[in-house]
Amino acid sequence: MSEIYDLIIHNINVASMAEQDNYGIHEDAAICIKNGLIKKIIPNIKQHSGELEAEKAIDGNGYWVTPGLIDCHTHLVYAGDRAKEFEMRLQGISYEEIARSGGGINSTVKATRNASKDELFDLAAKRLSYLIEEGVTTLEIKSGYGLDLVNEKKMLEVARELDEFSPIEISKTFLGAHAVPPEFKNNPDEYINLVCDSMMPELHQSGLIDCVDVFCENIAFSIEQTEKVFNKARQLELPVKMHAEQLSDLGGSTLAATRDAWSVDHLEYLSENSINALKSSNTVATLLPGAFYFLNETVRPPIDLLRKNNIPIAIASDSNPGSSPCLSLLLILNMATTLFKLTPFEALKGVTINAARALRRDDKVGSIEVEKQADLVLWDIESLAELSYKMGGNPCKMVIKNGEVILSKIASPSSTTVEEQPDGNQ
Ligand code: DI6
Ligand code: FE
Repeated sequence: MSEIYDLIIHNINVASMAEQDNYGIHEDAAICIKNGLIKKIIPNIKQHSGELEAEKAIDGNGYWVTPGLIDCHTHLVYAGDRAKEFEMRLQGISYEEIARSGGGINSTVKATRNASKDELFDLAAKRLSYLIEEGVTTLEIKSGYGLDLVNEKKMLEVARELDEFSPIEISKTFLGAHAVPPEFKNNPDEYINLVCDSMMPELHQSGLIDCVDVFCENIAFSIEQTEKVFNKARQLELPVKMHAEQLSDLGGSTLAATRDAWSVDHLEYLSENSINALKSSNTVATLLPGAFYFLNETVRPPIDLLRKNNIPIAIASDSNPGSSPCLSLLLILNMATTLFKLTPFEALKGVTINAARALRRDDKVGSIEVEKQADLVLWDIESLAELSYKMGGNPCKMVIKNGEVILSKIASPSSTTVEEQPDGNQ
C-alpha cells in the first residue's frame, strides 16, 4: 500500500537549490510532504505512473517553487526610528560622524531601553509580517540595542517569543558588542568585560543565545576587544559571527575564519589575506547590499575574488533603523544583482542554501530535498531571474513552513487525491 502524505503540491516548477552550479530545476513537478518534511519530489509528473494519496492537495497553477527564503542577518527588534539622522546625512553629515557624536546606534539604544517588551514585540512582529509576505521562513535576529543585561535580555526574549508565536523559525544572536553604551563612553574595555563576564554567561544560561556577534570596526570594537568576546564565547561553547570590514579593513574576517565563525558580514573592505583565511574555513561571506545602498558607499565587496575562491556567499537585509531600514528581501536580491553584480542565481542562492549555511541550519532548510523541512514558496513569475529583476510588486502566492500553509493568495486547497496514469508502480 502506498504512503498517504499530508500534503501534495503539484503543477509546479521547482528550483530546488540543491545543486552547486544550477537551480536544480524539476519541471511540472510535485512535492509530497509528511510530518512537516519533504518526502518525495516527482519531476514530470504527467509521465509518472501510479497513484499518489494525500490528505490535502494543492494545485500550484504552474507557479515556480523555491525553498523558503532565509534572512540570515537582521536587527529586527528595536524601537524608534532614525529619520532625522537620514535627513542629516542627506545634508552631508556622515554615518560615522553621527555615530561619534552620540547619535547612530546609541539613539536607537535610548528608544529601545525606554520601550516595554510588549511594545518591542508588536513592532518586531509587524516588521516580520512584511518579510513573511515575501516568502521568508527562517530569520536571524540580533540583540544590540539594549547594551546592558536587562535590555539585551528584553530584546532576546522578544526574539524568542517571535520564534515561539510566529509561524517561522528564528536564530537568536547576542550582539552585546554592537556599540559602547553612553555609561561606558570613556571606558570601552570595561564594557567589554561586562559583556564577557556577566551579560553573555547569564543570557546563555537563560537559553537566549544561538550565536555571538561583534561589530568589529573602527567606530565600534577593535580586533583585541573582539577576540576577548570570541574567547568567552568559546569558553561557553557558543558559536560566533562578525560584522567585519564594513567601513575599513581591520582584518576581522581573518580572526573570524580561524574561529570557525558562522559568517562574516558586510565585507566591503575585505582584503586578499582575509579571503585566503576564509578559503580554508567553513565561514560564509554574507553581503548586505541594503547598507551599502543606504549609506551611499562606493567600495564594493571583492565579489570576483570570493567567487574565484569558491567562498559561499549569502545575502541578507541587515534590517535595522540606521543603515538599512529595509523590510524586503526581494529588494535586497535586486540590489545584490544591480549593485554587487551577483547573478540572479547567486543572489537566490544567497537567500536560500548559503543563508542556511550561514546559520548552520543547512541540514534542515535552504533547499528542496527529501528529509529537509517542507519550507516552500510559490511564486507567480515567468522566470527565476524575475525575483531579482523586479523592483517592487510582490509575486509571492503562497508560503509553507514545516508543511503548513502560513500564507496563501490562491484559492483554498482542495482535499483530494492526485490522479495520475493508473498503470504502474509508485
Ligand atoms: N552594522 C550595521 O549595518 C548595523 N550594525 C552594524 O554593526 C547598523 C546599526 C545601526 O546603525 O543602528
Ligand atoms: Fe548589521
